Amino acid sequence: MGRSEQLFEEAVNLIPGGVNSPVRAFGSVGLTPRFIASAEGAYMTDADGKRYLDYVGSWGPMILGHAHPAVLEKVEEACRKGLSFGAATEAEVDMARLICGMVPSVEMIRMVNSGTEAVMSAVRAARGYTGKNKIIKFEGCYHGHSDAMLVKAGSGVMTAGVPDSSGVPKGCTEDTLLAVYNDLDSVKGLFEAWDGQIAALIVEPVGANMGVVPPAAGFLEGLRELCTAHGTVLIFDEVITGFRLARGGAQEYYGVQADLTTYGKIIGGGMPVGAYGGRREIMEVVSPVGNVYQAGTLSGNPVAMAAGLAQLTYLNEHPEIYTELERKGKVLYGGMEKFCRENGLPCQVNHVSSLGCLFFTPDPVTDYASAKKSDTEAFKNYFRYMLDSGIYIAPSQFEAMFLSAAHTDEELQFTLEKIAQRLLTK
Ligand code: KE4
Repeated sequence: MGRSEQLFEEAVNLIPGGVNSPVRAFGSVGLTPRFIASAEGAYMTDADGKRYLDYVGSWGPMILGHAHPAVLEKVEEACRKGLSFGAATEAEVDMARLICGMVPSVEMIRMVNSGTEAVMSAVRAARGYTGKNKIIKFEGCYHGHSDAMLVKAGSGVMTAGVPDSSGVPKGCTEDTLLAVYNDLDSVKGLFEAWDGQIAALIVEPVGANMGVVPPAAGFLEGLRELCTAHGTVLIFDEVITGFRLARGGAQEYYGVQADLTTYGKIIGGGMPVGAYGGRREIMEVVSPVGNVYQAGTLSGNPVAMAAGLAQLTYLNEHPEIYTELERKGKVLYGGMEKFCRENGLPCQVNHVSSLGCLFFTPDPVTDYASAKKSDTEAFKNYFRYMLDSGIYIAPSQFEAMFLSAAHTDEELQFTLEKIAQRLLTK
């Protein structure tokens, strides 16, 4: 029995499912999860010493690659000054100034400890600012596990969302309305049905939690127009896309400005950090200035700020990383797309810059319903083949592949060869 198997056997008796976040349990691929011991650059090494070319990157934070020297150096330096003070620090001002400088729509920002907390807080601020209660989200978009976000569509447009998790009272989701990604008419229908009552619309500007689903042309612009017309706060959940698609995230990449934006992952450089920010008049409803309460013991933690500042500063000072990520995405995902097309394979490859996904379905994937048609059994076999080949991708059809600055063209070619071998195997 390998070390991962041993650890997993003990872990399942101590931690629900043996993991501290469900997707890590490898449930949908039916394997024992790899327990990772270390990581550097584009590689991770598991408890048995096996090395993997990593396309998860901790689900997005590791855009520079694992254990980047520029980040480690600043974290080590910060540790020596103490780990947490529960008081204001210069690093938090530096972080706020840097993010506001990189994202024009963000005039003020508040640090929290996860993407979930960022979304929960941004929704509360939008409700406090507008005095309205309803929020619109999209089927297939994931915004963390706060109660109001754990929701699935009710039976009709007049039906509010129903809980999509045990333990969530229906009262927590009755103000959450579900729309269809890339379908502006479904959004217009909700605005007509609930006109004047919608505090916020929250969207992943690139869907990355149903696999990767890019916004159709005009979709984000249409959401902007609808929210402006109805006095609804447009929230871009950029926990994944923030500082990944461009310095200014999806807002820069697509040229559409949000009223509030939520962040996580990359802004922590691998440490637990989330944030929400946006228009000044909205953010000033947040305590202690306004009366929307939100707080956190470790918010703006100095070591986490050191990691996030180091990573964001490096990205800000090396904008060529973004053109490289765009190029590498075309090499890997474009190569996958070309291979599938030339061989008439029943697969779709969706990608935006460094985010990509191979769907096992013959039809285009443009929303949650079409993503769900994928053959998850075929994905499971593909995942196992890749893992055996030393390539670590997300253990679920409905997640993204993440490229980093550390991935080389040789590694992309190796990956393409392995994918081709797998897809041609009957
Ligand atoms: P966290 O609370 O996990 O930091 O962020 C929640 C969140 C919010 N918004 C978006 C767009 C997200 O993708 C996430 C979290 N992403 C998942 C990966 N699909 C995290 C992985 C996990 O749950 O372990």
